[in-house]
Amino acid sequence: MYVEDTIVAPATAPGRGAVAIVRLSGPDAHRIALEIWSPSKPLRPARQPPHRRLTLGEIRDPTRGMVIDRAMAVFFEAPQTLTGESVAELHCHGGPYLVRRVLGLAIAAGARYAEPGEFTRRAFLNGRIDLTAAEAIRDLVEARGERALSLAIAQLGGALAARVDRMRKQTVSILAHLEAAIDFADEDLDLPQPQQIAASIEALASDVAELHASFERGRIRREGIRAAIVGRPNVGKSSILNLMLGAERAIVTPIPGTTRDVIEDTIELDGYAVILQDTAGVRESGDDVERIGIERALERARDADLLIAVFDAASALVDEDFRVIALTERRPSIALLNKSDLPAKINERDLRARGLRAPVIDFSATEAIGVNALRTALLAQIEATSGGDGAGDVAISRVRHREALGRALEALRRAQEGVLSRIPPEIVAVEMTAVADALGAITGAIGVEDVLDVIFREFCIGK
Ligand SMILES: Nc1nc2c(ncn2[C@@H]2O[C@H](COP(=O)(O)OP(=O)(O)OP(=O)(O)O)[C@@H](O)[C@H]2O)c(=O)[nH]1
Ligand SMILES: [Mg+2]
Repeated sequence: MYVEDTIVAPATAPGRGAVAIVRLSGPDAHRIALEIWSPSKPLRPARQPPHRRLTLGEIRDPTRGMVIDRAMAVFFEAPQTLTGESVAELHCHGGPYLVRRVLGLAIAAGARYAEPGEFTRRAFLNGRIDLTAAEAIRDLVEARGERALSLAIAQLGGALAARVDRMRKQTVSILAHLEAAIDFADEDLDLPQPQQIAASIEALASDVAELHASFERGRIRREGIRAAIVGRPNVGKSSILNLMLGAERAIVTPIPGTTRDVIEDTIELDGYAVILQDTAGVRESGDDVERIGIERALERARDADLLIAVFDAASALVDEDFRVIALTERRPSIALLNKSDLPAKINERDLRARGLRAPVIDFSATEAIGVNALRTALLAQIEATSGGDGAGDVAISRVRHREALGRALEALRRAQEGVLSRIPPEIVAVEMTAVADALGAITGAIGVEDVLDVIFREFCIGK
């Protein structure tokens, strides 16, 4: 377990706002809150704060007796609280200095400043939420589109946990059959036959495999899709970024080599977050700064889920364009023939003759031609990459989930082979225990101490 002290942190984002919430959790949460906050009307009976009701009062610096804010307070009795401990919240005015003062008073009264994610960690350790719900809280806060929101809210509601728990129960039931085979081997009982056990393992394995395969879909819904805009200098990459964003985000000039660094921003497409990355034009450059920019462009092109390869329709293809075509061979791509408002020098056939296989769209960043076609093509690529819509269903979205399911699958395969080749049930039981452990690690049912740090470190203070 953890040290049962009382922690404090702002629960609202830093900066100015109408209200800021300072949250306390732990055995002394109520005492500390009542040392610095007192109600406008005296409490009845004997200093018992009203449970779960916002009450108006004042925050006072006890050493100087000075009132520093008029603020609401709310008290929650353990264990039906966010963290499972006593919780108090002070809803003060949202000024950064004021919040620092209130925190300082709480710390002087005995609270400790919370570590990142410590509130959620306590909620998990006290059994208020499972690990998938803790992760879902973070995903909700970070959601950049409707798909990410719906996935997070389903996960917070326990959809993933329920599915994993069901698989874990099946594992335990198979284990029970194996135990029976071990314990009653010499007796004349009607024990399940190896074929029956193998069939149950097979059914479970296909369930686990299906969830394992939902990773790409879940990841793309949660994180969005990274689309790198690549092409030789001056073909109009930055103009395309600006047009799609509806904002002058990147500098556009007629000088080749304008963009040096990667510039990215997000658009929402049918609920998916699409992270567009404008990059430096690809060419041989003698300029150090530009060369670093080009290296970054190639790096992004390698890491992206999708490439938007841009070509200049009004000028002949050159070596750098061939290099860009080569980039598209390695990942899902869409090609744009930009500047199609000008007299054409090249067309789709010329690109095909050079080996381009991606769909080609006639485009003009200055005349806004081809925007809808690009949106449709992007969406088609997203659906192809993510393996379809699957809205509302359960999907895993984290490498942690995928690795745990991968471990479960491997152990299931070994168990199945073991049963069919009649190895002793004790050995098969070891594999099935490994399956249960791997599944349990997803929700935090067992064996998770080591993964806790990794998960909660990602949280911010006060969550
Ligand atoms: N006629 C026409 N000009 C365009 C179009 N798109 C971009 N341009 C012009 O082409 C020039 C280069 O545009 P940028 O968007 O800076 O090109 P880039 O690919 O980002 O260039 P680098 O950052 O140097 O690699 C600018 O003068 C733009 O106004 C287009 O569709 N039609
Ligand atoms: Mg540019």
